[in-house]
Amino acid sequence: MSILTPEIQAELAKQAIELPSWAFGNSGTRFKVFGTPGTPRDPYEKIADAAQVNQYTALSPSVALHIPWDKVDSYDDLRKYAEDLGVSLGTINSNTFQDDDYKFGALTHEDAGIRRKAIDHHLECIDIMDQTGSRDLKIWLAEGSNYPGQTDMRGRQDRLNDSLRTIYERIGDDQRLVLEYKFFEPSFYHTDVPDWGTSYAQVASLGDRAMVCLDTGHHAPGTNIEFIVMQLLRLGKLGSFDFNSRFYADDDLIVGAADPFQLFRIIVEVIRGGGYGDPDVAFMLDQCHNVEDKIPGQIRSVLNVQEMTARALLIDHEALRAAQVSGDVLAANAIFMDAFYTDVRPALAEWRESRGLPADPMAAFAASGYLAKIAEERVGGVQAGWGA
Ligand code: LRH
Ligand code: MN
Ligand code: MN
Repeated sequence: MSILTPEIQAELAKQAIELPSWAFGNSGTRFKVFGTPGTPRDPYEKIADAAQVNQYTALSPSVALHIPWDKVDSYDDLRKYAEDLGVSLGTINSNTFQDDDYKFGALTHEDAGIRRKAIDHHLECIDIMDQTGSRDLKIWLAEGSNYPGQTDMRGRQDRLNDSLRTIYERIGDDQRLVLEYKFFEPSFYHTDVPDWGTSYAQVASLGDRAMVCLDTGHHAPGTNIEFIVMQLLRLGKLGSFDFNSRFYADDDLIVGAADPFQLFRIIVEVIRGGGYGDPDVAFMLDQCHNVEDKIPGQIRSVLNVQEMTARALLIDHEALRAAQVSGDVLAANAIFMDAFYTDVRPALAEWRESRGLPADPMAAFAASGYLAKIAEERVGGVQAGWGA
């Protein structure tokens, strides 16, 4: 009998992790972008690569787009292309961080004309969502300041609220606005949406269809991210995750690579808070693959999330609760750690095979020859967007 009970298997079968289109483009640090042979040259090829991940794992049925990086002539056509490959178009990410006009802010800018331009960009993103069938508009703002006294932080917060309200008014009944926070970078003194509290305060003032996006790489070292997950679920405002892992700053490395235990603890709180399998809490990756192959990098990522989810589902909650209530600190911790230390890989491999999937998706993809094929077919792939 598998350690993955039928109940656990039913939960695992619900898992859906959205892939970012930009994970398939070339990326790097500000020092060097190393190109990979076969890198997609347009959004269609990014979607074709993303569909490979889903084909081998059945874990990633949708792909997020970033505008203008993924601008195309016909979103209807792109949508059909994706659907033919078995995936849908997901979250639309706005971009107000690569335009000279936004040097001193976009939605917070002192100049009403520049604020209007930034708002209009978001309205264009919503028009795109109407064509792609996307539910979520994800907003991350690169706004802030570098020096004390440089700007009036309070005024910026007020203008941000006005701008977000104008965007929110255009959001459809079945759509949502998710506001992502990040504690620093590119601004180093203050950031206009630095933390979950600010994001929460902003979206709570807008309405029910405005939520918070938690990017796991956007916190100071040592932050208890699972506490934030718990609190946002408690408040009914956790809209989505951008999963990745970090050693130092916003590293955008493979989720679960730096700290699998943290990923486990986060997923435990998602399950505890009723957010697992709830379409209102979207799981997404926000990663780049600078030195490793991109498609296997994404396969590894979704498998890491699946593995930690399986471990989290193994927790004996009855025993854990009893230990907590009786104040048995060490027993409670041991029950938690037992689940974390359980190697679920053989059981997951068996389960995959029982569903007609490869037991080892990494090996199956490597054997497919897809990377060699795209290396030959595609010449002159594009950068992910950073520095592009
Ligand atoms: C900002 C961020 C945000 C962007 C993405 C490319 O650091 O996490 O989600 O859209 O990176
Ligand atoms: Mn992000
Ligand atoms: Mn980031």
